[in-house]
Amino acid sequence: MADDLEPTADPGWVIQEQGFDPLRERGIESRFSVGNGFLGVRGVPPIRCDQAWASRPRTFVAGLFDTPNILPAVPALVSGPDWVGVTILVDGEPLLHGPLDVADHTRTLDMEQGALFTAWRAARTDSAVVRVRSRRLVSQADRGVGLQRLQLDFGGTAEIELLTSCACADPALETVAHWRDGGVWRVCRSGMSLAMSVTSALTIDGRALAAEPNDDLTWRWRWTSAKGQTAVFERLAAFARGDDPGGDPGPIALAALTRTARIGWRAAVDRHEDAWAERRLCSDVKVEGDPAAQATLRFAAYHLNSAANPIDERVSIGARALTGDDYRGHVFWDTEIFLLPFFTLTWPEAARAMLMYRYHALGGARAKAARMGWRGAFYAWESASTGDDVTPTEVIGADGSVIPILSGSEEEHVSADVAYAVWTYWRITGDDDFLLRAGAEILFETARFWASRARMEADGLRHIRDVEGPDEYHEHIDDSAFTNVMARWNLLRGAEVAAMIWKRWPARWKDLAARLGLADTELEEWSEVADTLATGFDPATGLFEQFSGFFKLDEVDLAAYANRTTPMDVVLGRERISRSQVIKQADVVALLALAPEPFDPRIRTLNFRYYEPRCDQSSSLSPATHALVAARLGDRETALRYFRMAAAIDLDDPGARSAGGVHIATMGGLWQAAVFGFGGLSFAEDAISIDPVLPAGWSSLTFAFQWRGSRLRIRVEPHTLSATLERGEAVELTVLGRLHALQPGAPLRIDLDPAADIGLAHS
Ligand code: IFM
Repeated sequence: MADDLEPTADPGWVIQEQGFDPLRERGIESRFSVGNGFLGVRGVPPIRCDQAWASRPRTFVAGLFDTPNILPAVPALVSGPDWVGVTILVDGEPLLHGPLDVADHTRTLDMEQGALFTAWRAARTDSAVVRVRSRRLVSQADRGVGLQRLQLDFGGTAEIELLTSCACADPALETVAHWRDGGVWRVCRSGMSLAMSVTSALTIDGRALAAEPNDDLTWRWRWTSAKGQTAVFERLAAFARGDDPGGDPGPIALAALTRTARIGWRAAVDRHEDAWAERRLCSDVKVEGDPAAQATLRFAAYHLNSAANPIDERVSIGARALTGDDYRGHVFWDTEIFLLPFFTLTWPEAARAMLMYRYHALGGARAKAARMGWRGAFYAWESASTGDDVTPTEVIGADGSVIPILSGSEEEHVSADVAYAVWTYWRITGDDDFLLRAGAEILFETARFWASRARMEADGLRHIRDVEGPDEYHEHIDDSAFTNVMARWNLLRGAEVAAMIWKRWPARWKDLAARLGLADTELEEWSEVADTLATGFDPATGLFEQFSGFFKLDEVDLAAYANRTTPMDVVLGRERISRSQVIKQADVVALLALAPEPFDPRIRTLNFRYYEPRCDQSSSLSPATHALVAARLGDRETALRYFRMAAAIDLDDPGARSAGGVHIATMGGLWQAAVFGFGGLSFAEDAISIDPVLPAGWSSLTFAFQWRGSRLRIRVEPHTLSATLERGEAVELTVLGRLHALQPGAPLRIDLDPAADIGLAHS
């Protein structure tokens, strides 16, 4: 690296944005956020200017929620003090009035180092400040800590004033105390608190300049610039969250600041980069032959790795991670279905923490089920810090009418989604400790929920009525295929895991069964309910009916609306869309992706071909799921088309929808499309299996994953697959149906050409 303010020179590791477009600024700030799962800082320019309206400075602290006293009265993430803004006055005038003062403005997200770099030159030749560069990051090694460096190069003489203020603007935060270099704030209604400690330094041509005495939380320097002079401003900030009313997180923030200041800026950056390098090693997906796909997958891994915190079980990842205000920081099924596969396979410690968050939320889930007259655990559709359901109940529709939101009470599939993530994590990691401490209880309580929810009817089948599947265009539906097949899976896994714990850990079983009141008859009931649950599958046609009555709804030719820019519910209206077969997002297709049952290839093809043309893809979750399923069906062209559609959601941001934060579930979906779809990785039959399908133009695809403590790296080329065991014990893997043993120090090179005599060469 050339110096501390230059991003990596490798174009494969950077995303860049040139210029300044006030209309697109908020989306850019979301994309260029830095985060570490505890702190999330939007990519706002460091120097405040008159165009401030365009910008949305935010430092989010995971789990720091407050419930505003306005409608909807649901918790929302609070924004901490703005610790990255700097005001610069030149001869008493703001350095920047707007975009016209700046030339060559470049923001660079360095995904190799996990940092944001900005650089610009003065547009006016008479400007005293000729060049500004900055770097910002939040540490992966010490999660409370943020670091900033800013360098100003001068071309002439002027009176310079540099001011920083870390005051808190969010009305949800009441000041408990503040002083020059720190403060403690209480969140008005939640009883939580936030502390920040900050220290700043300025050097002029390498010599320290003392700050002038000023108000609390503000720092001020004044000096006279000269041609060729360089000023370097450095800031360290440390944050801590207090979860208990009356608790004081101040000492924790101060301790983090002190240990960072002691080692110094460079060593703190090095520690962050070492931790970040470990994340890269475990999760980088390398694509040769398609630079756009490469950038997409690096961008996805960057944001995924920035979103998680393996040491905090009290939080999980919200729908926009810590990059924007949309969805208020709430956690949805997105986390378990779209994000957890990435974490389970590349960062199991983070996956475990997120599943523990759901374990701590069991109380809320049990209460919700009981309130609705059922047993077991019905998880919150939208969840914040307590496990209570915090889904808003109404929203204003495109036509100005007030629309009730029913997902809080009807999207019951979330319970099975959580169970699915629990079981998948356990099976892939082999983390029995987690299963016994927490995972089994989630599986049992969710299975119990489904058993109470499904009712036997006159046709001899059990039905689940009045729900909503992932496709939110259709409410109050009966027997959603996604919901019921996932419920059946949940019931069967519940019974199976109970039998396994009874056999392998009898003492633990005794304890669990007594505490949860689980009798043998209840376990038998789970299997019986699973066997009699209606799923909408018709063996004659091979199709799942998305829900009871779906096939009788009006057919709409979506091809006729191909050039629309608005979702189909806006085009057709809510009433008409509910009477149509237009669906908002993958529903049966999502089932094919999750494969809770081993659907045969004919069934998968039939259902994909039926449902894909009926989906308007207006949910950001949907395109990546279609890419995954199409790739597994061997339809490379369709898969790549959907992969690119998913990539564009944040990287191109056509409808400026990233302003409220990046679509983190799409990032997880893109990783899955690459690894499970094109890479063909799956874990059916309790073993690693790989059936790759490289799309046109990709000359190679390389990815890593962990399986029961071993780390494997797989490289797929058009005719060969290489597998290396980088860590852990020997494993077996099936490639295109043939079993291979992978030993430490003995990589495999496997011929993928089915016509060839497949030989096993140890290289
Ligand atoms: O969870 C999703 C839901 O499926 C569709 N609306 C947006 C939510 C958050 O991403």
